[in-house]
Amino acid sequence: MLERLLITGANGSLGSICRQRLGHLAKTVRVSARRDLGEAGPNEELVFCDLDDKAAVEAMVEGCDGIIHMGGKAVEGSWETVKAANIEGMFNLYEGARKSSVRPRILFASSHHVTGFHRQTARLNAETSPVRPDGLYAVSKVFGEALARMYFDKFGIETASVRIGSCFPEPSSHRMMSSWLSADDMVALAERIFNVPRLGCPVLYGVSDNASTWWDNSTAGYLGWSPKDSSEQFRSKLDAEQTPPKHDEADAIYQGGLFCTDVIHED
Ligand code: 15L
Repeated sequence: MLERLLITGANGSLGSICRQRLGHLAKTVRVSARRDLGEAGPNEELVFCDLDDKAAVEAMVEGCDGIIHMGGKAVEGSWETVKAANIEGMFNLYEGARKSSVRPRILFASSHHVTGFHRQTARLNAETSPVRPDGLYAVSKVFGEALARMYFDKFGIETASVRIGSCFPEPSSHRMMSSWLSADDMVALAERIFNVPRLGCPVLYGVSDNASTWWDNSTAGYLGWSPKDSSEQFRSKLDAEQTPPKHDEADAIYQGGLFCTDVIHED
């Protein structure tokens, strides 16, 4: 059991699930966001923090032997926003980890958009397939994965970079039939990441056991994570509600779907 687990972005959709369902991993859970954390639970500490505030992030990380890093910009944004939250924020978090009196194990919420420009006809392995980021947000996640790797190779800080697919109650597009990740499968993956004796620094896709799949997680098999849910349960409902994208539309061509056609945002 961990002494103190930090969950960043704890007021976001995935961070909230972690807060609700992973408290048993640690004696104390430090939940963090910029605002809106509600009341502290019995074993919780609340920390309000901007990820680009280096001193505050380092203080937040101190004493945590586990970190679930869900914080930061989770969709495309302007360079200024992405840089502050996902570039500077990641650096600050890992500097905090390096300087901390305890060495944390980290789950980094990366994104499948790091390979978003690969075609939906490709089958990828996160350790061996080249990145093809589909926007600035995706580029920041490539940076995050590289940073995690460097802090492992140089300082022994273990991280699982999880390229999360589409973690929603149900797929809201035909593309998400392949990228869908259930909350139950995400929670089970986090449990494995913090319970496995030796984590190392794997990169894997966070995706359920969907019938249609683009991703091969065999190189992370030692984690012992077997997703149980499948998006097939939603197919008839989705087909009744939506027409699938046409074969020449981005949502039918690229794994990153419409993220691939997004413009460069300016503040
Ligand atoms: C992501 O990376 C986003 O955080 C999420 O909101 C979804 O858009 C997801 O990708 C997706 O591609 O479905």
